[in-house]
Amino acid sequence: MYFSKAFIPILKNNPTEAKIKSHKLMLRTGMIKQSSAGIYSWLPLGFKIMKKIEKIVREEQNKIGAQEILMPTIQSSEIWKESGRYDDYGDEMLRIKDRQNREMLYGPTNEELITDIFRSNIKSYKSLPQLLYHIQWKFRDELRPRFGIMRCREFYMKDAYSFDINDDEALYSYNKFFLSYLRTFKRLTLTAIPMAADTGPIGGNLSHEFIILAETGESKIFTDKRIFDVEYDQTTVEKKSLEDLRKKYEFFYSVTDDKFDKQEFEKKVSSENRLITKGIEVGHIFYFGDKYSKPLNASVDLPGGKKDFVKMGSYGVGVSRLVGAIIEAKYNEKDEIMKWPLSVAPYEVAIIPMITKNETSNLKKAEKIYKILNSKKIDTILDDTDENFSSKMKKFNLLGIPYQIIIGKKSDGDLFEFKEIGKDPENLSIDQIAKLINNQKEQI
Ligand code: 5CA
Repeated sequence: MYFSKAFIPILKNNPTEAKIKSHKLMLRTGMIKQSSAGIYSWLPLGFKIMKKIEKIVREEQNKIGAQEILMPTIQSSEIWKESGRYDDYGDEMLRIKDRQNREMLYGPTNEELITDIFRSNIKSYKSLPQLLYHIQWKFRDELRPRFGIMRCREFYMKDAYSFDINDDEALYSYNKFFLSYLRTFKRLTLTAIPMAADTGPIGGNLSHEFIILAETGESKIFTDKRIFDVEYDQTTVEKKSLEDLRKKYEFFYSVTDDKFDKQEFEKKVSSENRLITKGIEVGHIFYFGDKYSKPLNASVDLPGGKKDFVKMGSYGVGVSRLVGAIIEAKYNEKDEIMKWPLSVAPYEVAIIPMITKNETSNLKKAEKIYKILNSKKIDTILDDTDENFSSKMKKFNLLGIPYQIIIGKKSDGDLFEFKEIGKDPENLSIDQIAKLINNQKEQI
C-alpha cells in the first residue's frame, strides 16, 4: 500500500472527547469513526488489526476441535421467552418489531439460539461432545457506553458453546477452552490472567474472566502476584493435564470484585504477595449445566436408554475490545510511541524514504524494495508523500508498524537503516530484512 492512497485519516492532535489512551490513539490514527453513541465504523487500519485478531482467535478455537458456524444478529423473541431471559435481560436488549408485528431482537449473546439449533439436530450421546462457535456482532444497549470500542453498544465477539453428556465431560470441555484462551492471548502477546468471576446474566456456578492489567480497566481485581509467574507448556488437550493446568492457576487466590472475600484473601495471600488493581476483561467463560437445556428441552439419549438434558457452557472473547486492550498494554502515551505485536500489526513493515520535491531517488529505491518485500509476502506500506522527514517519523511511531526501513542519509549502497520500534537501528540488506521478518512471523 502506498501511503498517499491509504485511507488512514490521521488527526494532528489528540481528540478531546477521548479519556483513555486506546480511545485517543484509535481516533487519532483513524482506526474507527463513531457513527452514534457506542456504535462505530471500522476504517481500514482498525479493521485490518481486528481481522488479524479474529484469525488468531479462530485458529485457536479450531485447534481444540471447535467447529465454526454463523448465527444471525437478529433473533426471534420466542426462544428467549422459553428460557425466561426475555424479561430478565431488561433494557440492555435492543428489541425490534418486524412488519408482521413479530417481536425480534438484536442478539446480545446466543445461548438460546444455539440450544435451539442443538435440540433440533442432536439426539444421542454418541454425537457428543459438540463444541460450536461463531464470530459475530452483538448489541447491548449499555447505559453508559464509554472508552470507545472498550465498552460500546455494538461489538464483535467470538462466542462458543459446549454440549456434553455429564458434568465431568462438560468440565473437560470447559478446560479445553481455558487452555485455548491462554494460548490465544499469548499469541497476541498479552498476559491475560484467569480469575474466578461472577456469572451475571449468563448464569451458572463456575466462571473465569481473563483479565489483562491496566489502570484504565473497569474490572477491580484481587490477586496473588505469583499467579503472573505461572508457566505452562501445554501441547496436549488430554483430560488430566488440562485439569492440572487449571489447578495450577486456581492454586493462587485471584478474583474479580464480585467474588471478593476480604477474610479469605488475607488468609490465603501473604501481605507481600497481595495485589489489588484494575484490569480489562478480554474473555469470559461459563459453565452452567442445564440452565438453558432444561427450559428449552434439549436432551440426549444416554447409553442405558434414559434421557438427560445436555450439559452446556459458553465461552466469549471480546474480539473488538481486544484491539483497545492491546493498545492499553503497548502504547507509550508520553512519547507517543505505539508498537503493534507483529501477529496483528496492520502492516508488518513501513518503508520511509526521505523525499523532497527535487530529490526523488530515495523514492525509486523505496519502490524497488516495496516490490521485493511484497513478493516475499510481507505486508508493507510505503510512505510516498513529501511530508518532512521528522513528521513522517512521528506519524509512523504513532501508527505502530513494528518494523521500519528508513531510506535516507544513512543507507549505504545495498544496506538500509532497519529499525524495530523501541530498539536500536542496524544496517541490513533487503534479503536480511525479509528473512528476519519472515522468521519472526513463523514463531507467531
Ligand atoms: N455468552 C457469554 C459467553 S459467550 C457472554 O456473552 N459473555 S460476556 O458477556 O462476558 O461477553 C464476552 C466478552 O465480550 C467479554 O469478556 C468482553 O471482552 C466482551 N464484551 C462484553 N460486553 C462488551 C461491550 N459492551 N463492549 C465491548 N466488548 C464487550
